[in-house]
Amino acid sequence: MKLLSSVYDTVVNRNPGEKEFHQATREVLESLEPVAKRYPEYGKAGIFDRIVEPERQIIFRVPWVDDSGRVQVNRGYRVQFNSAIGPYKGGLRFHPSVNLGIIKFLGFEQIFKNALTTLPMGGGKGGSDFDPKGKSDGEVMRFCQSFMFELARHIGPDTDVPAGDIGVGSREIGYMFGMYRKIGNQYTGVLTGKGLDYGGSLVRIEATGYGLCYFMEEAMNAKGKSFEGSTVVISGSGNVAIYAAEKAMQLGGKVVALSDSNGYIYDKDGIDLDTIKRIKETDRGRIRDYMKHRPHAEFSEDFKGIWSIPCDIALPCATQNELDQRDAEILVLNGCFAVGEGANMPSTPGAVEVFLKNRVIFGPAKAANAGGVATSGLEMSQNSMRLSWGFEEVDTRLKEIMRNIYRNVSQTAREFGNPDNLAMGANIAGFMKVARAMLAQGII
Ligand code: NDP
Ligand code: 2IT
Repeated sequence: MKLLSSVYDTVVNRNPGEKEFHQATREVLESLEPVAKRYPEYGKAGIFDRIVEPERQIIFRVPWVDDSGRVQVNRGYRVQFNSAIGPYKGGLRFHPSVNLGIIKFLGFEQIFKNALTTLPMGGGKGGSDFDPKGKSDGEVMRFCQSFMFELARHIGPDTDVPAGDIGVGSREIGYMFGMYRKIGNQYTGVLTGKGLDYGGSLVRIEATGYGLCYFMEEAMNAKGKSFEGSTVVISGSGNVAIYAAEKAMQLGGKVVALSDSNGYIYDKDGIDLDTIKRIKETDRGRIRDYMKHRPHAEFSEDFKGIWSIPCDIALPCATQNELDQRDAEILVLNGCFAVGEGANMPSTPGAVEVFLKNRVIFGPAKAANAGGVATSGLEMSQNSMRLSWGFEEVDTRLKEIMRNIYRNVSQTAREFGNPDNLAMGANIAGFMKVARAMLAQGII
């Protein structure tokens, strides 16, 4: 980095210890060097300095009472990063690892991802260090109500519209929506990912995983490849992973492995997805429970070992930095020709370098997993219009959006002299839209 190194230095000095945030800003700023050179007006207007600083950061106490009557205290966050092109939009993550740096990295990435969808959504992210795992429904409800009691004063359908992420699915969204409605005495689409009976959109549950496969199919077709007849390895077994697996199979791929934080399963005949859905969605169980139903499969406790399974296509769909340089080298050695990021920032910078050097078709998170938030945008539209579209209609729109994202990102990569670098294309294309809006709106 030359032109933008001082912007990065400020990020590091101003946000000490927030290593994931440093990593995410560095990766974007490195891609933006040619933009800073070509468009000096952005530098003059302080766009780079402003875009790395959240518009607002909210941190709050979340007290709740557990089933044994003990008072528990968690920490809640909402980082409202950028609203130049629309209301803040982005998920809520409930996981014990959550801290300000993680929420900031996610919020920062969300700005560019949302811009790529072409829908009018700014970037934001929130969450808590609360761990829903092992909690009763009552405990989860009381936590969600307490969390929303504070968050409600900062959000709104035209201000900030949260959704799910790790640890936040339709159960949690339901409890939070109920509390928001009670506090505000208003029925608005303030959250997305709602249940179908109260304002949710068809395809939102499937959207991130399906969108990932639509994006990767486009990218692969451009290189004469496809899911058809390919062996696919997918990490995670949550919302994104399950529906990535479903669509990969529908497109003719064979999914042989899935994981959770306790290990991975390998079923060389192809994973039985109905069994996975029952274990994960209905029973809230663990991936090793798959062995009870399919004893011929293999289970390993080493979560990261999943990348040593030979495959054509790898889809990391669990969490940040889950795939490092060594894993990338093993994937390449085993003949993997495409990697699509369903999770946010799952590949370390070293891993991305290995993929690009070896001409692996690499779908970066900001583009490849944008289908979830895009369908959230479609949920917002339906809520505003007070109607709901059918499955086919939403799915067709999602497919079209992912195709357009691919076209935009690859065209931008080409324009900036690096046609196979979709990560660079995504960072530049997402940035340009927000930068133009910020420039037009003055120094605010
Ligand atoms: P879920 O909570 O439904 O599932 C998360 C999965 O990842 C689980 O299998 C979980 O295992 C695993 N996982 C989470 N954290 C870790 C960790 N630290 N180490 C190992 N495994 C871990 O979340 P989602 O499927 O919604 O989210 C997955 C990824 O996709 C995240 O990076 C999220 O930011 C991203 N994403 C989600 C979107 C959405 O619409 N939901 C949209 C775009 C991106 P375990 O159960 O053991 O914790
Ligand atoms: O990372 C993401 O894009 C999400 N978790 C989905 C956000 C949303 O608002 O649907």
